[in-house]
Amino acid sequence: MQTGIEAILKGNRISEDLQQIADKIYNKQRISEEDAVLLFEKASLPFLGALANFVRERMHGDTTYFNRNFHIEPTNVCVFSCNFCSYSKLYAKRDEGWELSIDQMLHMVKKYDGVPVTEVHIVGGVHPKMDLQFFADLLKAIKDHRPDLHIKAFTAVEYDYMFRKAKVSAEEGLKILISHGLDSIPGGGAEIFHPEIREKICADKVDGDGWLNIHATAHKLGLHSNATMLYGHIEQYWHRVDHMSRLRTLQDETKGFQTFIPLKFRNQDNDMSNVAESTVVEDMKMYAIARLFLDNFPHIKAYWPMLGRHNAQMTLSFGVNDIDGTIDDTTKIYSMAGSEEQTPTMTTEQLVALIKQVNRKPVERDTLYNVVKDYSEVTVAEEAGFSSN
Ligand code: V47
Ligand code: SF4
Repeated sequence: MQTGIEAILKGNRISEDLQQIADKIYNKQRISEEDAVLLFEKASLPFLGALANFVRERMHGDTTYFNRNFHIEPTNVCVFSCNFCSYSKLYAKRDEGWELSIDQMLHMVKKYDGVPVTEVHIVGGVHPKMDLQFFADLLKAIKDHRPDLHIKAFTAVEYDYMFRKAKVSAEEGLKILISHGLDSIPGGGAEIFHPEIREKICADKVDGDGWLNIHATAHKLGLHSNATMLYGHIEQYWHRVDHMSRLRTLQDETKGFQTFIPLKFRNQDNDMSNVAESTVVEDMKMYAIARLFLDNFPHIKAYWPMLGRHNAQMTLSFGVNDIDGTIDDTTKIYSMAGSEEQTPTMTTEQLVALIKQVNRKPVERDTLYNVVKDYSEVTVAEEAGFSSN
């Protein structure tokens, strides 16, 4: 009797082209860009789910990572005007936004004194007065206060602006920030690399090559980084595949990416509010195909504050093996864009329960995926009572 993946590979109701792609995946061969577009266009959700889950379990078993982190958003004032952004205020309207001083941000860090968080994620708008020196001072102040806290900070968009303004190369700028405490780079600002779309949704910030170059430079200097993709708006499937392909090529060279995070476009209160959001079925297909195409990315992450915790839970059957962190309600990017998570906070107990509910193994990690604690045998208080809100 055939079971699971074998049945899918031999299933006679699956067209030959899809069967060939499944065979490649089963045999650990790389799928092509054409294959990935075909998967988007033709493959059913159960087919994609079974394949992506097969790959996920081959790589990670049931292990599902999360971490304990908090966010600092130094400002929502931004010189750029990305059409999908619900969060930023143009510099001309800066009175309506916020700008935090180093002391205010250090105060936020100090609130976690004695709390076992392992990471602070710093990302915000691009403010013309917050320059390289300001951010170097911020990193140093945080490291001096709490040397063990991993600082994952600033997107390639922020780096591109601050380095150009300081008239330093990406390598020089990153070296300065590393010497002040920078530990790794988050994946934001990638959006869609292809100029045909990028020029329509975020024309004035760093282009795709510039984004990739900053990550390549960071990898060369020994930093790890993440990569995102903003999907489900005006792009076509091949634009998504082109985006992932550029990432896969760079990863072949540097091996510096840790995780890929598809970010679902949310349409509230931005200049693209007329664009409908993707369906849950589309979302699950996106995660599954990301797992299948990005064979050299160790991890695929669902960012629950954006997707909603229950859809994020579902992605764990569609290739995802990481569900991000126990964020305090310190990030506003998604609540302002219309996510159902208006105050995105989950305790460790809730995250563990969320993962256990779908029979996966919750493992707390640090930013670099070292195991902090395996929760599979630990009974947490929320487990019995975790309900659907
Ligand atoms: O680059 C902005 C996205 C990103 C909207 O590396 C939107 O671990 C959807 O990159 N709808 C910033 N998305 C956040 C980010 C991130 C988040 C979590 C973890 C990591 C990581 C990185 O937020 C931006 C942009 O792509 N974004 N507006 C919107 N309306
Ligand atoms: Fe600025 Fe980032 Fe918003 Fe674009 S997405 S406007 S760069 S804060």
